Amino acid sequence: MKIPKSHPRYTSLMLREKLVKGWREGIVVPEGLIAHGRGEAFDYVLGETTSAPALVAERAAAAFLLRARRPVISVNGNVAALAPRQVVRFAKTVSAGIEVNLFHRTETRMRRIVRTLRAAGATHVLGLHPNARIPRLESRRALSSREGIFGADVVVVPLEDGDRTEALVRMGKTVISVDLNPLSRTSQRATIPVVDELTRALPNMERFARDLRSDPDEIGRLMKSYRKSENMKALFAFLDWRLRGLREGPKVVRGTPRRPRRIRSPGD
Ligand code: PTJ
Repeated sequence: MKIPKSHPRYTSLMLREKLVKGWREGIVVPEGLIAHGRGEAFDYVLGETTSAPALVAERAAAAFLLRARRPVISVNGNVAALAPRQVVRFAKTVSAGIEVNLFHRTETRMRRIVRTLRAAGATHVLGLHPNARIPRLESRRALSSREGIFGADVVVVPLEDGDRTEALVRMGKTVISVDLNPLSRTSQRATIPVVDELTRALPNMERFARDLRSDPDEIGRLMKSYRKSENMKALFAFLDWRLRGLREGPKVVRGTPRRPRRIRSPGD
């Protein structure tokens, strides 16, 4: 379907189109369309922009990735359909590996997703030949590569389910999630939960990584100062502010809280 650029919901509709195309091509599972709908609902409430607390988490995530010894980005069907180029660019910027890991794993889908990532510029994509299992995880998501997710110290898990996030954290890894649902087990369990839309979060983290690359002191400072509990508190305060705005009607504002307006005195 051709969507005019002037459509007020152009970006959101384009993401849907990408997912539907991915589903037609056998990259996205039908469950992925449902998962996207859940994400959209949260994004709507959050104002469809990156919140200040999400930016803080994204900058911290970039710092942890730049300092990692073996960083890896995990890719599933939705991620491959929505942002293959952004994944590849981000992985190159932080020198991370890319591994395809699917909840609804079939070998055909695995091959298609690897092909999509290669077409987007990836030179080496792991996942087709798993040689390890993530402990205490029953699903096929446990299948992993020693040279990839299994052996990684920092793993980025966009649009993930809670079980694997928990299992990866149990293995002692730093887990960076990207999930619009701040209540999900993934967001609750990840070391650095990024509560933002995937196609905004990836370029943001890439930009932060580019800026930080030449500043080791700032990387160290960010790694020391990031506090998940504080960041999530700020995120929930932002959500509360959004909901209050919605409840109070015409004062509804999109994006970040406005500074209170200065009251002009008569002589001003
Ligand atoms: O490709 P597969 O087989 O690995 O399956 C992928 C899905 C997404 C179906 C699978 O991982 C799944 O079922 O995920 P969940 O448990 O539904 O979790 C997905 C989470 O991602 C939900 O909390 C959504 O709110 C969130 N989400 C969906 N779309 C986006 C998103 N978060 C950020 N950006 C999005 N575009």
